[in-house]
Amino acid sequence: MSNNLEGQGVELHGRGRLVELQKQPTKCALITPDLYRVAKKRDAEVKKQEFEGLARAIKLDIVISEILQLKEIKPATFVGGGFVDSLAETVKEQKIELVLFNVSLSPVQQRNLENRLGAKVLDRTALILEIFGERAATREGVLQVELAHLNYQKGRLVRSWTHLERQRGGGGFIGGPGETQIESDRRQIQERIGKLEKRIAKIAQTRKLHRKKRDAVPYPVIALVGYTNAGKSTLFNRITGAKVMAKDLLFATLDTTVRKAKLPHGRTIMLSDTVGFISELPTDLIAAFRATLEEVIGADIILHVRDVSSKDNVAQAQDVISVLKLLGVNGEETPIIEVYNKIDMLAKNEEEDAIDNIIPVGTVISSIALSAISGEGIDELLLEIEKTLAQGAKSFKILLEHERGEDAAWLYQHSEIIERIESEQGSEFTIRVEPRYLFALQSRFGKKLTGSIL
Ligand SMILES: Nc1nc2c(ncn2[C@@H]2O[C@H](COP(=O)(O)OP(=O)(O)OP(=O)(O)O)[C@@H](O)[C@H]2O)c(=O)[nH]1
Ligand SMILES: [Mg+2]
Repeated sequence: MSNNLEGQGVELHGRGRLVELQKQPTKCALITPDLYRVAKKRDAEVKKQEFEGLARAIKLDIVISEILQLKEIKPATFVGGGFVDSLAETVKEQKIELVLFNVSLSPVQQRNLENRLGAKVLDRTALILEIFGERAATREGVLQVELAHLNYQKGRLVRSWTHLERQRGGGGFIGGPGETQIESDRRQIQERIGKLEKRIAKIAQTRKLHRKKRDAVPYPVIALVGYTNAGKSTLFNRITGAKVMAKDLLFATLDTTVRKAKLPHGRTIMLSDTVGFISELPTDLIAAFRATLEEVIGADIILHVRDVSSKDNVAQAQDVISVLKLLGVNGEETPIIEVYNKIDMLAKNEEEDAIDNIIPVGTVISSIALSAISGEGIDELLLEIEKTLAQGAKSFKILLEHERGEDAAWLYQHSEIIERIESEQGSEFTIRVEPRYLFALQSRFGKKLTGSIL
């Protein structure tokens, strides 16, 4: 981050950080608003605990953490005035430096709360960005996080210009710097964003080349995805014998690791471990991590790891599926195997019932219950992967009338054309289709397909 942005009202520290972490852990208060008129998807207590996990992930000193029942959202401060006043007192008494709200705050709300609480205020998005800022290890990761930070800041800068004007307007400057200053700040941020995007694009290009080389190796790619802390890295380590960090810590993994592994009957696969997802994952971050998630986007099979010992696992799984959707991945094109992890945490006598009651989320091909820690169920998972791969490509015949050029183009894009015979009726194609396109093929052509079992 260039230093000249600082001191101009853009509060960034170091590599685009929002909070300057001191040696002493920052004392913070965590507020999890819970709207009780809204149909609840998530348990408030679980939400609160997750938020504490996020705060712990950057070693904040949690002085208080509470759920606040809300009837409605106040436009000015999100939470009610009475609560703000009493919180301001606590902030003063306990010398709290940072107040974190487990929601998305508008720039105006954030500013009003800061003024009234006399402490720095951040929302959930900012906290997640903060964690990513601290964890990013690879050059690409660091740049991507800075980019997401700047995009977040840019939005705030535009909409909170009156605040910035007031900040700078004091000290005798006649009239204050006004909007021109904001425009110049914006321009600087925009320039930096442009530079970052270029550098990231370059790195992504290099990754693509590496990937191409690897694609030449005929190993199918199996990608682990799931909510943060679901146990992806633990499972990855167990299957591949690797030692990536697996820890009771949110966002322990940020960068993708790929390792070879062998299936029971000898077939080699490439298994990839990736960053975990979380509800309300900032969209900028999803966009920023697109490149890192390339393995997932191009995978042959996706293993969706769910922590079935968590009360919230259905809502978590739904979040994962929606992020996958944003990335353009769905169970219709790529087979998804659900992995019900941490079954060792379920009471023995209830285990079977509990597993039977788990509802698959999204389009899934199968589900396997296991414990990445004890190893129970891992062999079944490997066999399932083997089976899914072995279902392999299928062949079909299809006759397309001459005017169906678009359909023919689709076939060329999504299948291997083994033969094309022209006749008066049209073109008869013999095609081979990979499992990930079978569903799309069937929905597009249905009864026109002959010659194979679906
Ligand atoms: N009891 C139990 N704990 C597990 C199991 N699998 C993973 N864990 C624990 O869950 C925590 C998170 O595991 P990770 O493997 O780091 O989870 P992850 O999905 O990679 O998490 P992120 O990288 O943060 O997204 C660790 O404390 C693991 O020891 C399991 O089968 N049973
Ligand atoms: Mg991990």
